[in-house]
Amino acid sequence: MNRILSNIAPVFALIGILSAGSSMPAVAAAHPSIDIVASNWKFTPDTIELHVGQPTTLRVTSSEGVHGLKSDELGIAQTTIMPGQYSKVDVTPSKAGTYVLHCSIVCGAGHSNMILTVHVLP
Ligand SMILES: [Cu+2]
Repeated sequence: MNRILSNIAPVFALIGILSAGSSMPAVAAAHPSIDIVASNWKFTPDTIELHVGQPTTLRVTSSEGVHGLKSDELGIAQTTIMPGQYSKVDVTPSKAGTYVLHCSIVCGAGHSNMILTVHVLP
């Protein structure tokens, strides 16, 4: 019995090291993130709030169809939103205002109504 315990002890030590390591991303995620789900033909939520100078991660995914996000004013490069996949978009707004982002990929009949409104607060 003792021999079995001494054989598995290093395994527990290793698990301890691995789980300590896996808690590190929580530190890196110190800035806020917002989940956005695209579908035919809307973003949910369809309105978000950001703050000037505050880095925020947008985690965008699709539950239906391929869509896109892009904003020159907010510094968001063309991002394709694929069903079942999360894309991370880091954004740090520099100017307060209301920004209207249209879906950046032609996605069907309701494409022109597919809008994400971003309120950037001072
Ligand atoms: Cu779309």
